[in-house]
Amino acid sequence: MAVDYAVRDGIAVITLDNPPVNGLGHSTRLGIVEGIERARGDASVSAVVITGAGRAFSGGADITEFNTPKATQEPTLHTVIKAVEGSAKPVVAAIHSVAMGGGLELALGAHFRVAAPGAQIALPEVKLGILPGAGGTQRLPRAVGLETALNMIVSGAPVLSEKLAGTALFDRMAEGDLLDDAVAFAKQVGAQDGPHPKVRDSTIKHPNAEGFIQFARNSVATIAKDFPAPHKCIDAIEAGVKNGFERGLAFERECFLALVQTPESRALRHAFFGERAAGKIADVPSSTPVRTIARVGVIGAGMMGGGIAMNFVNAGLPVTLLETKQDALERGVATIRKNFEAQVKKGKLTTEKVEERMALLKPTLAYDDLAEADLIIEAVFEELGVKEQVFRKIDEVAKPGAILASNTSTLDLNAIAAFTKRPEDVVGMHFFSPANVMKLLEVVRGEKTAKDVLATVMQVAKKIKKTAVVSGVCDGFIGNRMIEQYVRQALFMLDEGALPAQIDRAIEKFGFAMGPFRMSDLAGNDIGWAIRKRRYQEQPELHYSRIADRLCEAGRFGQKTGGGWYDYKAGERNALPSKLVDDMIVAHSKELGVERRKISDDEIVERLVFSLVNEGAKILDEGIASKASDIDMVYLTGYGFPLYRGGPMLYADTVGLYNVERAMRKYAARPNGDAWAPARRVTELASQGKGFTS
Ligand code: 3H9
Repeated sequence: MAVDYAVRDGIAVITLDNPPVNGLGHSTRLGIVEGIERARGDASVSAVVITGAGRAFSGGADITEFNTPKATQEPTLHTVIKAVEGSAKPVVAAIHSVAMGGGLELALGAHFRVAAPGAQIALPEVKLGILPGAGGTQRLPRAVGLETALNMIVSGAPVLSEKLAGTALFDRMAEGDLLDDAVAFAKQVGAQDGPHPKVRDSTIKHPNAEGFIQFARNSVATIAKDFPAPHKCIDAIEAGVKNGFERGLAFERECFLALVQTPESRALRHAFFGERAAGKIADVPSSTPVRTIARVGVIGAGMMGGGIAMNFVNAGLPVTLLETKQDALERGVATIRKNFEAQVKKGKLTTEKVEERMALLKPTLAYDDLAEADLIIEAVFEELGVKEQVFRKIDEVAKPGAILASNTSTLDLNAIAAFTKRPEDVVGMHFFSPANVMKLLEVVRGEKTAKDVLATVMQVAKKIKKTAVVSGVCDGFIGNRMIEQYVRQALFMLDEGALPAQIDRAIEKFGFAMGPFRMSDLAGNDIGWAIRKRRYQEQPELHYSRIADRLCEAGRFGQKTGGGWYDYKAGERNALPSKLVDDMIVAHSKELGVERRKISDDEIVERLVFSLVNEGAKILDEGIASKASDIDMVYLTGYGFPLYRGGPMLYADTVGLYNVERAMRKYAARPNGDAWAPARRVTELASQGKGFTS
């Protein structure tokens, strides 16, 4: 049963009981209406309390029902709220833990509300690309005032219940046990004559509502960027202010139904569930015991190691930071301090907090100091020989049961694990630069990685606020393996007729944070060069454009050398198209005997994005990633793929795999077409009319 009904002391108590967060799915909605009916027919009941079992009052509408018949099956949330609001016996919402979205809207339909302190109150629909669709944009401004409500609705951010005490949202803050308090309160109001107060009947008071709404509209334009929902939130609030409750409600409904169908909302919901799904590993149940991580060791105090260490001290975990030379160690520690101090300047951190965090850092030159660490992460030079030395040393000093992690981005984790006598304790933790900022963490599961090691690392990732995605072992893991194909296409297009600025512009217009050439100039063109040199040895059959090698041979490694694909003025990061490089590209085409042609922006986007899709599909075929949403989470959180498109795999589904496969076959038939043979999964799903994520 999704709802429990009991009578306590003459008060009907309706308890939402739909774990995990009492989502208002169809059976829960039905249960509430039945409860209200039952209370109406019971002469011994004078009032009703609605509360939630477990960890929430309610997390809102059941998102999994969206765009399915269940979402609109009666009783809808509107009908439920109507029944609650229309009840002759007063209804008291007893709110604790979480009252979000439809859950808060349900409470706003009650006649009275009692809240426990510490409850998170929010209308977070905007984060799912929609707006509150069951009266939230109309009732919340009436309960907490226009400004507070608009801020809450447009940001979706939770506010603690005690911060809203004193507004008409809460009739009282509970003292002691919430349910006891709410029942006692319900007895009082049940003894009073009706009609009982309805939020809808109050007016929205504001000295200059129109001016404030205009101000909000101007400010939201920059934040909303590619998303329609924040604008619609303001429109719906404005409709209520100007035209009254009923018309405002009708307009809100209209906007909700339109927004829930948009690709932007689909993308955000995909990301919401994708983030949670990434934490679930099929053969590692949530009951898997985890190891205690009380101290962390980081090897390498360079940019990567320093950033990794910052994550842990930010989370309150002491870190032993190891370097081989005193000056490198001092430089690393100084950089960490500088990064923290930059946050103080931005007002994001206090000086005391900086000192607290720095005090958690124990710099050392001695491997023996790692003996206390429960988790040791290596962030040294990306070369197997160097990793071998480091892992052999860690194996000597680490205590039994310590987790030994490598931050490698491309190397064979199984080979690294084999350098130790405990390969089951070895795992990959691939952070992305800057490691203290980027959300993504690829957790690389070696052939022998123990399940509890994996479970522990996933839990640690949560603690340091990363989106952790599990990858099997292959060259480049999920993210870099895919980006290599994307960069290959970008380079082929230079040979065929495009220039770096055109390619970057086209893909940035599509929504990427940065095009491949600006990205490469930022990261350093020498990194890709080193990988290609390795490829030329290991996979000589792989076909690459050589133009990037020419660039590197000319010493143009990117921003750090003052020039790469673009020119840079000293001390500036603005990418200026380079005549020298553009001429070099044109000359290279001539050398190849290629007649340069105009390449359209559509072709650029298609080739870049579909190359990601095809490699992603191969990664699924090989079991390197276990689900398409994992790939999307990698691209959304680590590679600047536009959030409103939901990641490459969801985007491919939006285009339709039939169309994607046709495009792949078209490119396969052209020069440089060797990468385009569609992956097995693309062909299979396309022939079945299915998608990666459906
Ligand atoms: C809405 O209300 C529309 C209305 O205005 C109009 C309707 C007409 N539905 O995050 P967690 C699942 S839109 C279905 O790890 P936490 C979640 O997938 C809704 N499932 O826990 C996960 O499942 P699993 C507006 C939901 O304690 C599990 O619960 N509401 C929903 O860190 C635990 O989630 C929102 O946008 C849902 N509504 O945080 C609230 N919510 O275990 C979205 C959660 O299988 N939810 N699940 O992976 C949240 O922000 C957080 O989940 C919450 C709990 C703060 C509630």
